[in-house]
Formats: sequence, C-alpha cells, structure tokens
Amino acid sequence: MFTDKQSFVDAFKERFIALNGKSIEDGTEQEVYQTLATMVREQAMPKWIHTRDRQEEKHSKQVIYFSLEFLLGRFLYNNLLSLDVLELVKEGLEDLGYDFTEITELEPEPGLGNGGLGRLAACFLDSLAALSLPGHGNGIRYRYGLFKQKIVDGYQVELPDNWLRDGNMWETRRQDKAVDINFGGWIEMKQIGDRLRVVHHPDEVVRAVPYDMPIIGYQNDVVNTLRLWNAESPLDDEAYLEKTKGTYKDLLRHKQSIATISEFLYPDDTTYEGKVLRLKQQYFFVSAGIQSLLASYMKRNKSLKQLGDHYAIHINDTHPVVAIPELMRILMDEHGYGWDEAWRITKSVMSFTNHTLLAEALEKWPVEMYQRLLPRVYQIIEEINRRFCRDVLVNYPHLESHMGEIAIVSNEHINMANLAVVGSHSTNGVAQIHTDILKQREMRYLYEMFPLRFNNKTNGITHRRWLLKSNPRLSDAITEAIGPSWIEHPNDLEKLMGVSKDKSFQEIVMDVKQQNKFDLAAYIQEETGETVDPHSIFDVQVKRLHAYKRQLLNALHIHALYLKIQADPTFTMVPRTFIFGAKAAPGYHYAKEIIRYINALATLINKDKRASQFIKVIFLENYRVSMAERIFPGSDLSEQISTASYEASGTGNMKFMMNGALTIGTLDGANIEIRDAVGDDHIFIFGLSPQEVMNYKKFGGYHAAEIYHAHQEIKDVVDGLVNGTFDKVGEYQFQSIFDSLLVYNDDFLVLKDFVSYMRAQRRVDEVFSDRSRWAESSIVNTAKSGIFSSDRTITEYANAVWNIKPTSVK
Ligand code: GPQ
Repeated sequence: MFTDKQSFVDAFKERFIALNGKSIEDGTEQEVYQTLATMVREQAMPKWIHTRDRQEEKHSKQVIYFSLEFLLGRFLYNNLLSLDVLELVKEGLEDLGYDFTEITELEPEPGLGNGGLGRLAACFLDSLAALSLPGHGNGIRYRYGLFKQKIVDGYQVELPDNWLRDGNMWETRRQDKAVDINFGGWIEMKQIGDRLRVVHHPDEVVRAVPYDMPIIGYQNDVVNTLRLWNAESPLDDEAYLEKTKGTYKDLLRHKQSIATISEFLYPDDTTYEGKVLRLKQQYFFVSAGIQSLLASYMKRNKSLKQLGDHYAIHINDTHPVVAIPELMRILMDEHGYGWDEAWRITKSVMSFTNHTLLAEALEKWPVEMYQRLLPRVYQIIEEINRRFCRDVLVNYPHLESHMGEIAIVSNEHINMANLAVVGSHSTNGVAQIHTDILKQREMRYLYEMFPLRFNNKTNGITHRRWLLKSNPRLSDAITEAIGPSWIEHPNDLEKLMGVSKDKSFQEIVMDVKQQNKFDLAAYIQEETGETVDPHSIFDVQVKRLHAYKRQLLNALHIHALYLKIQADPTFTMVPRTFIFGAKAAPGYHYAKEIIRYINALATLINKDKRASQFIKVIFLENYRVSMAERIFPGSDLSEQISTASYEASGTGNMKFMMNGALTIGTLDGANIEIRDAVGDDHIFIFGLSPQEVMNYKKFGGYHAAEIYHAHQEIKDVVDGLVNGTFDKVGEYQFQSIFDSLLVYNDDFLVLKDFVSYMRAQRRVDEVFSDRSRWAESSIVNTAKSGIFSSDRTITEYANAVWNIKPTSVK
C-alpha cells in the first residue's frame, strides 16, 4: 500500500526488483508499466473483495450487463484517478526519471467492441461503479480485439489486434469458477422417479473459464467486476486421448476448434451475420454467465422463486437474447420448475435494449441452425412461440394478419428482437426519437400488446473518461470557474451558463481549445506527416464508416470547396482542417470505397498549393478509444450528419459537445436532445426531418437525378467522381459511389440534403469568425452536457428498469 509519493517510490523500487529480477536502472519501460499496473491492481484487490462482501451481506440486488462487446480502452490512468493516487504516482515516476504519459501509453488497449454499442457498455460499467451500484459485466475474452486498420494507397487493410500478447495486467483467471457449456447432440425424455426429466446428450462440451477484471469506482472504494469468458477444452489432454482414442493430431484439432469460440470479435457494426460460430459465441457467454450467477445465488438461497428480487440480467441488443430460453431451460430442466413459474421468473429478471432500426441488423437465426446447435433451447423457443401465438389469436385477434411480423418463429427463422420483447419486462430505445419510432413503426404491434414494457433511456457517456481524464485543461478551467462539484454531479456543469457571456472566461476557454488544437496538430503531424494550420477550424467526423452516417456528404462538401477554389481565383474562406477517423467492416465494400475517396481527396488537396491554403484533409488511420481521447478535446466542429431517423442515438455527438465543440447535424438520434438542451443558436441543424425521410421511404417521390441535373455545383462534384479528376493523383475512379447516387437513387438522401448542408457550413464560417459568439456557444455546449453523462442514464436504468440501489462500501 502507498499513500504518498515517497512510500510509492520506495514500494515501486522494491516491487520492480521482485518482479523483474533486476534493478530499476536496467529496466525497460514495458517493465515499468507492468510493475506499476501490478501495484495499482494490488491497491484495488482489498476493495474488490470488500465490495463483493458488502454487496452479499446487504443482499443488494445486482444487475449483470450481458454484452458481446465491451470497448474498454486503457485502464491505468483511469484506475489511478479512481484510486485517488494519480498525482503522487505521476510525480513519483517522474522523480524516477520516467515520462508518465509514455508509460501509460504502453498499455495494450482492450478493443473488445466495434463502436457505439460496445463503448456504451464500457461507459455503463464506469458509471455503475462510480454510483456505488452493484452492477457487473458479462462478456467474451476475445483473443483478438477489433482489427487494426492500415491505409495502404488509400485502401483500408486489416491486421489482427493481438492485444493479449504481453499479457493483460488487469485480469484474474478464476479456474475454480469455470462452467461447462453443451452444444449439439440429442434430447431424451426420461422417467426419473415420479418425474419426466429432460436429458441432453451433447456432442460437444466446451469449458468456459472466467477472467475477471476490476471496474474501479471513482474515489468511492467500490470495485465491481467485468467477467470475460475464455473457451477451453473440458478434458485435459490425456483424458481426451483416452476418451476419444484419437491421435495427437485429433487432439490439436479439437483444441483449436474449441479455442475458436473466444478467438475473435466479429467486425461488423450494425449488420447481422448468420454464422454458426457467432451463434456459438452468443450461447457460450450467455450460458456461462447465467450458470455463474445462479451458482452464486444458490449459495445463499434455496428457491429461485425470488431470483428477480436479487438479480437483473440486461440484454445488450439482440446478441444475448438466448438468455431468455436458457434461463427457462435451467429453471425447468435443472430445478424442476413448471412452465408458468419459470416464465414469470424469467420475465422478472430480463430487460432488453434495442440499438438500431436498420433491418439488416435485426438478428433472425435460421431454425435449422438453432435446432442443430442448441436442440433443447430451440424446443423451448418453439414453446414460447406457440404460447405467444395462441395469446395473439385469443386476445388480439385483429393482429392475426400481422402474425408473421410479430411471431417469434416465422419463415423458418427465429426473430430475436420479438423474443426479447416477449420474454422480458422492459424494452428500451436509446434516444427519444428512436424509442418513438420503435413504438410507432418498427414494433407497433408488440407495443400495442405490451405498452408498459416500452421505455426510453437516452444514451450517455462517462464524463470521467471523456472530460476529466482526456481534457485536463478544460477540466481545470471549469473547476476554476464553478468549483469541482461537477465531477460528482455532472449536472452542475450547468453553472457555466453564468459565465458563458463573460469575456474573460470566454478567452480562457478559447485558449484551452487553442492549446488542445496545438496538441492535436502535433499528433496529426506525427501520425500522417501532414502539417495542419492550428488556427483553422478543426472539423471532425470520427465514427464507424457506414452509408447511413454519410461520410460521403462530408466528402462531397470538401470536393465542392476544392472545385470552387480551382474555378475562382478570388475565392476565400475561413481555413478548415477536415479530420476523419473511421473503420469499415472488412466485407463492406462500399464503405471501403468511401475511405478511398476521402484519401483521394486528401492526396489531391493537400498537395495543391492554393487549395491547401484554405483546406486540408486528414484521414487518421486506426481510429480507436485512445485516439478518440486525443481528438475530442481539440475539435471545433462535430459532424453528426446521418440521414434523419437512421442513427438510433449516437454517443460521439455527446463527447464532442462536452468538450465544447459545436455540432453540425441533422435532427437525428440524440442530436435532437442536444439541440433541445443548447437551443437553436448554439448548434447548426440542417437537412430533412425524420418524418420527411420516413415519408420519402414509404411513399417514394425522391429522384436523385433531378437534383443532380438541377444544381450545376452538385453535378460537377458528382461527375468529379468519375471524370478522371483522381487520375491526376494516381487513384482510380469512384464508379460505385457515382452509381449509388444516380443509378440506385441515393438511398441515404445525400444529394437531397446537400444544399442545406453547404448553407449550414457557411453559417459555421460566419459564427467562427465572431470569436466571442463561438466561445459562448462552446461554453453553452459544455454547460448543457451534464444530462448526457452516463451517470444520468444509469440512474434511470437503476430506478426504472433494474430496481437496484447504491450500496455504499466505505
Ligand atoms: N450501434 Cl445495433 C452499434 O454501435 N452497433 C450495433 O450493432 C448496433 C447499434 C449503435 C448505434 O448505431 C448508435 O446510434 C448508438 O448510439 C449506439 O449503438 C449505442 O446505443
């Protein structure tokens, strides 16, 4: 234990020698990182045990957040901050001659998620612990996280992310808590005593071994747990050879096939992949999570009747929905409950979040695949479906004609979203508009049947990572102005409204932004070799690449500016740096073409002497959590330009806002709530409304070609995709993008919103030229961002969905 700088330095020297068998003078930075992490971990261990004891002792109800993705980012810095030893460790290490930042950056980053959905899960864990709520994560310990992106000649290339190579300093393997998971085989009904029992004869058994990671609450002594499961063989090698009479080669093949289950994260964001391996992953971590939760519950209870008073299971998107029939199975087959009782218990435990309206993301598993892999679970799904359909016919006969849409099994597929709504007590969307569309359109019939189950929980982000940690300059300026209460109560950021018009505070905030922009410019230089003007507007779009997110609209705007600069020797504008970061799913060819287009624009513009005086284009490769932490603080303008009604919520929008960037955006997802919070004067809204978009989609009436022919500026830009412009910089044409707009009629209404977007961008220039106005807007954005702290979101879930209470452990 260390409590001041000197005791830390002494302990560090001793630990260094003990761990590395050499003196600190001969140590590498990697060894310094590992020694430090070990010490921080040790500091957390007693609190971890204490938290578990207190939560058990007080019989606190707990939530287990089941998620196939946790996009965690690095821990060291945040853990030091949470344990309240950041300053002393920083100074201590510096006394020892190390660069603290460099050491923290040696930590491999657990990128166990794709984008918003996975990062939301990570923010939620942070808030649960900070609010002293008994809430833990359950997921998969992927051997490889999300791929590393390289850009080669403008093309995205994927490389494996071997994040576990040098070990994960935060995890603890808990072999004693391993459980077995059954796949395949056949089902037998057997008379045992006076009961007919279900016996499953699996043809594959996989051992799930948990690795626990501490989730340290912010200066409150709480340490919750993220439990990640690793897939292993249940037999040791000799026993396997003995049992199967196989060869050594068979053994290796068997081990490999099992390890595959926790090998890698599927790199698709918002699209659904119907692969057996993915289904295995889902059942693997869900069954393991439920078994371990029940084992711990049964230590203190005899009956499972009150399970719902002690545990909540949250289903993050449809990926863990198999939790519903799996809990039913265990209650009935292993604990002897009848259907009705098991069903009541299951519904009381389960709650579900939907994260998208995109049809291609809604999971529908082929019946045949489920039957083969999970025969008993499938029987239960069929019975849930049978009872549900009967309920519809008896009590909602007018819905019979919609049975195909609302049934759990139809067209030889299992509709996982329907199963989630029917088998849980709560279904929520992630922003008000998204929930409204779910209720009125996507799930309107289920909403009619179960109106009380539907509710909204607008997403949030942890202000501890996304402001306090990543933007120390702004954090200090805020604390200087309004005191430190906002750290515990982010709504107190609102106090900044009192100084939003104060010229001297405006100057402080503008200066902070300028310093952050210098840092970001230096980072860009390091990463890309490109020099950017730190006084230009830093206009940033960072998020997964997806057609609906419309990076294309941004790119076409840049292209249009380039053409203007070419055509008009007197042209002038406020200088801009356009910054992009985006990974595309490896099989998403169109998205990869957009990346190539952005890079082609960068090549064309950045080497053009005149154009590059006004605009520069930067594509930062391998966008990830740690890079995001560097980008938000130095951004002026936040691009949130999805086709209205397509982005369920967005969370990057909240991170920019909190860091004082102004949003240019459509009325989509949480942008609407951001607009409501800051007011129209402090945001640049453009484009079609959600209703207008939905009307075009439903009734038609949009013709991209008409717009193309009616606006010379648009025609010139779109033609530029294919007229040889890019041959000058050695890039090929962009025929597929051209075709998406004109042959396939521009699914995402890019051309429809183009003029309105251009106009909004010119308003940005105007406002930016008025330093005081911009500063005021920036302050208002930060001031109003408190409601987008995930502490607010988690408090709402805790009260209205999970019914869990803070358990103080101090
Ligand atoms: N989201 Cl379904 C993902 O990141 N991945 C997914 O597979 C699905 C949704 C996002 C969604 O697109 C954003 O609008 C949300 O802000 C985010 O989930 C968190 O709810």
